[in-house]
Amino acid sequence: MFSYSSYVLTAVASLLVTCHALCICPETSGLPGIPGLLQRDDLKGQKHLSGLPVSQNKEPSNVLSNLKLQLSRLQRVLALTGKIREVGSKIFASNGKAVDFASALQSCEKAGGTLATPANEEENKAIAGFVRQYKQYAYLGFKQCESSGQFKHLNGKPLNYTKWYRYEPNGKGKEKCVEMYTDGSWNDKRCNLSRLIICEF
Ligand code: MAN
Ligand code: CA
Repeated sequence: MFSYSSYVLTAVASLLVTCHALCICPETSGLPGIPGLLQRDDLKGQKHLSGLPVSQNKEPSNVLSNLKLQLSRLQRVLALTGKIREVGSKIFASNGKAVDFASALQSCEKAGGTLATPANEEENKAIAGFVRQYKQYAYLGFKQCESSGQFKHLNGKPLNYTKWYRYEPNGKGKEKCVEMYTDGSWNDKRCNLSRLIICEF
């Protein structure tokens, strides 16, 4: 038979167990899942995640540093597993699939990014890493301008950096897209082939 004190002890113990399982302390419990993926443009905007302007944000700084820590851990996991490559403020990613140029661009935009567009040697090398990883040439985010015949960024800006393979571009208006070879060099190519999707965010 239970004595009064053992009854109280049992009650307190079971309360503690229940509380341990149910009481979520915001200071120590870590973070709840982030609803939806954060994209670069979200971070550029005026609003903080709380919905308040950054200046009025009342969230304790430990929540913010915890968020940064969790994000950085995720980035390191994704980099380790070959899912992303980071160069400066850009993140490159591939799903390993190959499709035509329009579909590749559509996939990247649907994910909140655009097709990978190397702006310097370091970025070019990071993108070439995916081409070698998946053993598939990739479409880059460039297109031949109808009027001038020049290759441009998809937003119409001229290229400051190029890595054409010898004698390229040579399509004479028939090869309006750009593919990347395994060594990172570029070739102008028709747009309706199957090429690896590599996006930048
Ligand atoms: C093929 C195509 C062209 C490329 C030449 C290079 O014809 O891939 O785009 O310029 O090979 O020899
Ligand atoms: Ca060519």
